[in-house]
Amino acid sequence: MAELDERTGRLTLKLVYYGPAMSGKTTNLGALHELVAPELKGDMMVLETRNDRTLFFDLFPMGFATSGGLLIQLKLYTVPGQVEHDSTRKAVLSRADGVAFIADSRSNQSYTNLESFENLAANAGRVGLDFDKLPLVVQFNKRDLPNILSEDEVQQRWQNTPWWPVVFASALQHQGVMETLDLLLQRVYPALDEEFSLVKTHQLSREAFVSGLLGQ
Ligand SMILES: Nc1nc2c(ncn2[C@@H]2O[C@H](COP(=O)(O)OP(=O)(O)O)[C@@H](O)[C@H]2O)c(=O)[nH]1
Ligand SMILES: [Mg+2]
Repeated sequence: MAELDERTGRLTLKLVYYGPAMSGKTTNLGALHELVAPELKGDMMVLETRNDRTLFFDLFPMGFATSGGLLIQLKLYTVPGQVEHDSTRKAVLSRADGVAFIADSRSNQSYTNLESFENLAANAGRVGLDFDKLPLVVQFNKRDLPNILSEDEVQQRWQNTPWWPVVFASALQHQGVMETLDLLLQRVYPALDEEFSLVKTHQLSREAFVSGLLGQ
């Protein structure tokens, strides 16, 4: 849950990149670190990785100052995907304002994607997030590889109810990465506006919120 520190005028929010091991969560954050240009961009921390696998989490902090004087701080996290790291996933997911679910498009990864998605829904409940209301974007990554599900197959399997936007991406080639974050920020904004009265009190529209964070 986002928090507003009235004294410093700092609004901090948290987005989590969730998904199975090796689906490209860390690669997404790395690409974003190169692509986005908000005023306040921190170093990306890749913590305790071994053999390409995140054992703890990665963190990329960024933010911008609004014309109304509010400081928006966004923290992007990844979770470790391997089944055995469930307690870390719960800790990282706790108090998230939104989730980007990164799936691997290869057809032999369908079960792994589903298993991880079910784990996300279960863990959301365990950490007190209402999964039906959680802002969520699903990304099908690795579109550059052979033996992937077609876009139609993905749409048929994933665009049922409730509805989530699906983005096709190749994080390695920096494609679809900005679009995923953009869509997620669009979906996160209404709850923030409702809770912190961003438009009325802070003159911060959805467009300014998204473009400030993407640095556009
Ligand atoms: N071909 C291809 N490989 C990718 C893509 N995204 C990530 N990878 C590779 O998949 C492996 C796992 O990526 P990583 O970001 O560490 O996965 P994570 O476990 O979800 O954080 C690495 O070898 C990446 O280079 C992509 O879009 N296309
Ligand atoms: Mg990783």
